[in-house]
Amino acid sequence: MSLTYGLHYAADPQWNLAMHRHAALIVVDVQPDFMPGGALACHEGDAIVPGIDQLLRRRVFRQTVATQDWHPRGHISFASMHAGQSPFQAIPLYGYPQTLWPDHCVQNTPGTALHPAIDWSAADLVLRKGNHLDVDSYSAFRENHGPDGQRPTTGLAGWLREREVREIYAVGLARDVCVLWTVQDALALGFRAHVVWDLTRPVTPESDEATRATLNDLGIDIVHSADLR
Ligand code: VGL
Ligand code: ZN
Repeated sequence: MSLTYGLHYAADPQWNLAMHRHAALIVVDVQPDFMPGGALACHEGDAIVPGIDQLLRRRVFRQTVATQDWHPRGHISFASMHAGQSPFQAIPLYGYPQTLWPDHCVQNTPGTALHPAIDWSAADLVLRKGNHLDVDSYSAFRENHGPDGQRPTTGLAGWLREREVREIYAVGLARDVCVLWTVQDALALGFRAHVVWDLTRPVTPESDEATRATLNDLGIDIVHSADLR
């Protein structure tokens, strides 16, 4: 009886939805500016685009959130705003290190679009972040530290909880920055968190070892897209 029952559900596409009823996919910052040749290129950033498109089309997750890095011109994270500083250097800002970046994801420019080669129909929510001039925002859940020393919420945790989401799977860019900050915050906010490793890429691959170590230490699962069904 139980075998028949199991087989029945394994063959039923609805079973996938039931299994993932309490899980959400967060697609982080898959935007042209983070692709090779873009303003802030991630290493092999384009390699994840087809896989994310397929994952979204397969409708594995009942809830899907896409984040969009979305900076005003003259954003504080841009090295161009800090005399004598170069991109990828860090400066102290509000008591915390702030890496300075090339100008990227400037609102309403083509580089800030949700990647045009992905069918975004499955996205329930598009969350823009980094749109306050004086604060950077890596995580989907909270901005970076602001002038008052606080990290303001984006409201995403509440949005997910009201939809009965208990665990999140993160894909996108960059593995060592916005993806990492997103899953760390998810964990701190009480969600179980997973990184779909093959559907992420870093700004620089030299960071991968440290990223893996951080995820392992925190108990954040590293999974692969082939295992998602
Ligand atoms: C990101 C640096 C600056 C990211 C965004 O999406 O990881 N990194 N802005
Ligand atoms: Zn940014």
